[in-house]
Amino acid sequence: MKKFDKPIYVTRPFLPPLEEFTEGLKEIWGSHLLTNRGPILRRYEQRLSEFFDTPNVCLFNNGTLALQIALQAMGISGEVITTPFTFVATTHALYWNKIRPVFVDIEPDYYTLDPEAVEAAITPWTTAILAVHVYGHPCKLDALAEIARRHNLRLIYDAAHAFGVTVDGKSICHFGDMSLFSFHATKLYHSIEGGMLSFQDAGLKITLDYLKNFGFKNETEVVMPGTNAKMNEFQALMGILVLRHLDGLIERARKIDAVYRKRLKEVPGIKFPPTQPNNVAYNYAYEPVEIIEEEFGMSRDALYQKLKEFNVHSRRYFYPLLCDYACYQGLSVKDPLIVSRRVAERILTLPIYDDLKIAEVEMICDIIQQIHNDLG
Ligand code: T4K
Repeated sequence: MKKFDKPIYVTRPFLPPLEEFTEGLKEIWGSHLLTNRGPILRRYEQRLSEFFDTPNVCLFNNGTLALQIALQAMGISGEVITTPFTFVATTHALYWNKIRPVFVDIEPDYYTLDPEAVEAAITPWTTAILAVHVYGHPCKLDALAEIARRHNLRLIYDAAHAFGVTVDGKSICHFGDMSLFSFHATKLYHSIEGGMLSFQDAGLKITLDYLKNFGFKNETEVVMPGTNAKMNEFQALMGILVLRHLDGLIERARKIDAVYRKRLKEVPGIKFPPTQPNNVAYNYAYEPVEIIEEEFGMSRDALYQKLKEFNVHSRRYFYPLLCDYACYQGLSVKDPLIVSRRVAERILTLPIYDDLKIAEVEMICDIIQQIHNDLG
């Protein structure tokens, strides 16, 4: 069996044509404005506001700080119900705000928070739900909204993976009180590093702007102890340029996903999430599959290692569960997290990115098929 002669990583950032970026750099060289709410950032914020169809957007230098600041601006405290099946930043943002994360289970299809588990975990100290549209899969939006309404909780979505996803023709950002998007280089859509908040309460904009800029109101007044979480002009330039290519990025990712699904559906022990319902326009940001050891004949970890021999570097997003990291092991977790534990043991995210050729996807599928066949 052939192996790749170059490493195939789980992702590889899309880069716009170099001339587009150098053309933009001329503006920066002309203005000498590199950061602190320069003209490109202001244009970028306007574009995103049109893209998301809301004036309530705010840009940050990364998604993690954006989420930390969101929680602070909203005055969230006490306990927040969240998922253990996500990237560490989701929970770290709670920790940095001295909020206690309460981990509850996920549902087995799309791996988002299980609304029943959320409701069962509410206590008098619960102030909010922090749910994750993991892999860009929309959460159970109606059920979570209903629970939040009945219990008077704030509903915050970590939509780090969900750029470009719409539900019933509306951007995913219109659900819940606040949504966080990450524009990190590893994302389908990126601005090198970057983050964005969108929110329903227009009054939050001024607080978010203060918090990301040291709390400065003007040269001599600091109205709150803010931090430095500003996006710079180079990031904004990349963000504007990549946005122009978004439709093509999603379309090509859709084609890659279709090949994986077609080719791997015949291999025993490989389970894909169901395709999204018709009212969801999905972004194909990740390619998660579950490896069912009893059927495939090899564990997820063994396959993950074996693929490396062929120069295929898949990832185990998101393993281990967050509650199993040393820094969160001290938290008591009441929910047995049955689905989360099973999925974290089985999940493998396969390479998907813009310049991954269809022939390369076919070859990854051949390799997986062959590994299975060789098991006898
Ligand atoms: N919430 C959720 C649900 C998130 O997933 C994330 C971030 C956040 C919040 C926080 O947002 P940010 O603060 O990051 O904006 C990566 C990313 O660093 C992280 O942004 C992302 N989630 C997470 C899921 O994945 P790593 O440690 O796995 O990345 P790394 O450096 O191992 O990159 C993966 C592969 O991508 C590499 O093997 C090669 C390729 N790569 C990576 C970079 C950075 C490139 O080809 N070029 C590059 O520039 O965390």
